[in-house]
Amino acid sequence: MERYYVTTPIYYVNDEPHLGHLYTTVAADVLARHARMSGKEVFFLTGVDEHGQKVEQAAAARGIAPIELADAVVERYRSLWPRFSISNDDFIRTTEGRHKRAVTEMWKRLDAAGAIYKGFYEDWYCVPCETYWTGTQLKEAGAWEGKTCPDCGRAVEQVREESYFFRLSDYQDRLLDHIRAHPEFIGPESRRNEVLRFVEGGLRDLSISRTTFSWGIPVPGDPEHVIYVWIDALTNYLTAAGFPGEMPHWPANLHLIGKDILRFHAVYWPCMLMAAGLPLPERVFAHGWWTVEGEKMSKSRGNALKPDELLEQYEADVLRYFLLREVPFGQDGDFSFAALKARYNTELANDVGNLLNRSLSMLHKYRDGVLAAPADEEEGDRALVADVEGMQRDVEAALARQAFHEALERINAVVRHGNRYVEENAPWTLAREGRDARLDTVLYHLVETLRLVALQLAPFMPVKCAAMLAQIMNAEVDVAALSLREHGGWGLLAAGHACARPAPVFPRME
Ligand code: ME8
Repeated sequence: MERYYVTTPIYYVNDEPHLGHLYTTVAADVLARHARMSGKEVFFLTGVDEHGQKVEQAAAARGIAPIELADAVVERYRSLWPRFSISNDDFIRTTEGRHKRAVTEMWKRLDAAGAIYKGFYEDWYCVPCETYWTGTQLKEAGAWEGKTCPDCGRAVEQVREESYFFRLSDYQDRLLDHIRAHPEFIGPESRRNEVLRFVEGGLRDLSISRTTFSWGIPVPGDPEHVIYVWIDALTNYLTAAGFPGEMPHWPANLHLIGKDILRFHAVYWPCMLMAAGLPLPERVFAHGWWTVEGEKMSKSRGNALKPDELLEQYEADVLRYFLLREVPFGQDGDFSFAALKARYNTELANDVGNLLNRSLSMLHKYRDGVLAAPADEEEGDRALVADVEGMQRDVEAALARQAFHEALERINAVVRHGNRYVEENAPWTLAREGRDARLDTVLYHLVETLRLVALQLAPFMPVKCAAMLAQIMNAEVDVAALSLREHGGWGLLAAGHACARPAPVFPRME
C-alpha cells in the first residue's frame, strides 16, 4: 500500500495555541484525510517542542520548573485538536524517552561522520527567536547600531562560549545539487528561489550546543553542553517514524511549515540528514503568514486569536473551510470576521446549502424522497456529470500541490453548476407538465452531484459533510471510512434509494 507521511511543525510550549498553529495543523489534516480516502497508509504527525532557553526562561518567570510549564501547555494542544477534528496518528513530545534516544543517536551519527567539531562561538543571539546572527548579518540588516534582531527587532546579546559545531558548509554543494535536481523539494516556487539564493550565498558552520542553560538533551559524553534546540526539534520527524529502529514511513512525503522556519527545514535539516546518511523528505512546503484584522498577531499586542475561543462563536468546520479557502496557500493573508461571514454566506449557505436543501426538498415534494433511475440523458446532464468527474481529478491534482484554495474553488464551481442546472431544468415545470422521466433524471443528477461534492468536501469539513451525507444516504456515514475509489464513481446511488428530509446544514450567518 502506498504510504503518506505528513507533518506539522512541533509547536513551542512557551506559547499558547493560536490561529497560526491551527492553520498548519488543519492544512496537514486535510491532506491526511484526503490521502486516507485515496487508499494510502497515512502517518500524520504533530506535537510539541519543549526544550530550549525560551522555555526555560518562561518557566523561570512563572516560578515553575520547565517540565511543569510544558505539561500544562501540552494539554492545551492535546485537548484542542480533537475539537477541530484533527486526525493525527501520533503526537510527539520532545521530552519523551523515545525522542531523547533518537536525538542522542542522531548526534552520534553526525559525530561518527566527522560532521561535528568543538570550537568557540562568538556571535549575537536573539533569545526570543533562538537565532544566531553574525556581525555582518546585523550590519546588512541595518541592525548593527541598535544591536537588534533583524527578524523581530528585539535586543540581541553577544555570546562567546565553547560550542560544538556542525559542518554545514561541507554540505552546501550537495544541498544545491539536490534542490536543483528536485524542483518539488521546496514549495512554493518563490520560497525555493529564496532558499537557493541563501545557500548560494554560502553556508556557515552551525553552532549546535549551548552551555548557558540546561533545559535540553545533553551532548553525549559532554553533559555540560545541551544540544541546540533545532537539532533536537527537527529530529522529532525521525523519532516518531521509529528512528533509530525500523522506519517504514521515512522519508516523509511532506513537512508542512510556516515561512518563518523554512531555513531550518530546507537547509539545516536536509544537511543533517545527508551527514547522518539518511534519505531526505520529499517536500517541504512553507505557507504564508496570517495577520488579524490587518495587524500582526503578537503576544505583546494580545491579539493572537485563540482557537478554543473562536469555537464559542463558529463551528470548527467553518473555520477550517475559511482558513484554506480565503488565502492561496503559500501567500500571506488577513483574518477578519467580516471576510469569514462573507465567505460563509456566499459559498456555504447560498451555494452548497441551498443546492442541498432545494434538491432534497424537491425530491420529497415530487417523489416522496425516492430516487428513480435516470432516463434519457440530455446534453446538459452529460455536461454536469463531466464537470463532477473533472472536479474529482482537479481536486486530486490541486491537493498534490497543496493548492487548497484551488481545490475548494473547483468544488464550488460544480456547486454553482448544480444551482444553474436547477434553474435551467426547472423541475417545478417538469412536475407541472407531468414530464416524469425528465424530472426523475434531473433529480437523480442533482442528488448524485451533491453526494460527490460532499465526498470531495469531506477532508475539509468532516462534520458538515457527515451531516450532508446523512441526509443524502439516509443513514449515518463514517467520513473517516470514505473511499474515493469505492464511493467516488458517478451513478452509485441506486434507483429506489430514499433520501432523508433536508435540514439546514449551512444556515445563513446574520
Ligand atoms: O517554530 N500565520 O514553533 P512555533 C501562520 N517549535 N502560521 C503561523 C503563524 C501566523 N501568524 N504563527 C505561527 C516553532 N504559525 C518550532 C518548530 S519544527 C521542528 C519546530 C505556525 O510554536 C507556522 O506553522 O513558533 C509556524 O511555522 C509555526 O506556527 C511556528 O510555531
